[in-house]
Amino acid sequence: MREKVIRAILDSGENFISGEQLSKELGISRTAIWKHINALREEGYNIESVNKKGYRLAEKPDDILSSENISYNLPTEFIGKKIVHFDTIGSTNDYAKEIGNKVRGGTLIISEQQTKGKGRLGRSWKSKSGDGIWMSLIIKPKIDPYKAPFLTLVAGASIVEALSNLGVDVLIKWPNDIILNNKKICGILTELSAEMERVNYIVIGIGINIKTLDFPNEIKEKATSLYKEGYKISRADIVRQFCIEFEKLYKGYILDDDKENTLDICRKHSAVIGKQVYIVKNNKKELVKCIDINENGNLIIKENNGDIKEIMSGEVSIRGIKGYV
Ligand code: BT5
Repeated sequence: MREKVIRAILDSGENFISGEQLSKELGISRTAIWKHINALREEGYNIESVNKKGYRLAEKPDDILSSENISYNLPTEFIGKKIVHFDTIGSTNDYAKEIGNKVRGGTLIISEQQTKGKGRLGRSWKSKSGDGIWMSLIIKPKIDPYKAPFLTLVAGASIVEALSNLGVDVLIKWPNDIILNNKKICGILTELSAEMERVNYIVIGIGINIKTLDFPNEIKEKATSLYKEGYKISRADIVRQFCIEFEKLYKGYILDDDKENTLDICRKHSAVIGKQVYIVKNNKKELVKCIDINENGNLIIKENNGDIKEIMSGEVSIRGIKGYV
């Protein structure tokens, strides 16, 4: 019902909609309407109420990552159609795994803040309140588990496309970092729940730094945000664009086994192909040249002795010769 109330207010745009009209249209009492309005205000909607006129949104709520705001008129079939929005939570990935078996594929968990944001291999992810987009997408494809890691590339390519639609050109540092001006603006953490031959669900966790201006010392050198680089873009627009672009590439991959569209984007926007980088595995560092990303989404590298090798995403980190990229 709350969704219907905000929908009606959004539909009336700059015009006021009276409590009476809302109560008639939705078939609930004016007191009930009033209670929903208060709850929506607590969620962050700036709803004006003027005597004898009714309600309207005082300002465009483009920075609230709530369900109504993102799913409203979202032209997707299922990605982002259901949003669970928190003010604060430990980790959206952990929460997604708690509810993964119970919800529809396409459900998106978003939190304004994470107190235990996770990176890969037990690392942590800084997720200050309101500073970024901290979200986890739950999907339930009918695929063999070995096909799941490619979805990290699908997510990365979707972020590249989403940001490009909004005027920001970023690169992908294979397999899971998104780079703006040589610094990390976004990280992806894909987690899988599966049996031997069947995926139960996959959680794709995405952290995008949007408003942070001062990063903690330990990541100052390698992290950046859209605002820090001069791009003031609404978080809701980014999430919406991501949902649209992800659904296209995801359906291509799952339904038609189309990897080319994703690979094309990953290759064209690669921060590593053609470069010398260090491959870091179990604290060992090896200088190699990155040649390509192959059809499985694995990185093809050339070792110093000329050997060509294929590297799987789960097993390594990559460092540039001079630092992060
Ligand atoms: C990642 O791991 O890059 C995956 C990050 C995924 C975060 C999202 S947020 C929503 C969802 N819920 C979660 O709990 N997680 C996901 P990795 O490649 O391991 O990189 C982690 C490293 O990046 C850390 O060790 C830091 O050095 C650095 N780092 C931490 N916070 C950062 C930030 N906000 N921006 C840039 N770099 C950061």
